[in-house]
Amino acid sequence: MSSEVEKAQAAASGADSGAPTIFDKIISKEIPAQVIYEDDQALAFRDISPQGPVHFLVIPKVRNGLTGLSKATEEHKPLLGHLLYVAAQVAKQEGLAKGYRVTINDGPDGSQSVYHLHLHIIGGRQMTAPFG
Ligand code: DGP
Repeated sequence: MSSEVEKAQAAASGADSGAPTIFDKIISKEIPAQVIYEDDQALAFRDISPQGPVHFLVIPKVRNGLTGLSKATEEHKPLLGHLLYVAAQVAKQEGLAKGYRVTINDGPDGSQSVYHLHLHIIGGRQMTAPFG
């Protein structure tokens, strides 16, 4: 099993504990991050392990049960739309005029390692299809 898969499997076991995630600590400024956008609902910051020349994450500031996309309920719909809109605006701000990829990893099979909903936006290089 690759270390990435092991990490994802281990992270899933504490997913619903309600304990603060690393992203909660970024929101509260307890740990530093390169924040590139912030509003009352969302935060965008550079990924610590970039998979392209540009790689940032968009997260909700209040998790409200949204540990991952699969936990989304009717009440989360406006927030989900807002996060996608923020992703597009920040991608523009980052100069990704030729396109980019938006990814949400969900659960152990999706290789999710942080249980606080987040969108990956990766750009500045040619993506391959279907993924890579
Ligand atoms: P995922 O596998 O979809 O759960 O991705 C989690 C991402 O979070 C991963 O690409 C690395 C990033 N990440 C984890 N810890 C930190 C951190 O402390 N700071 C920042 N900036 N990114 C982090």
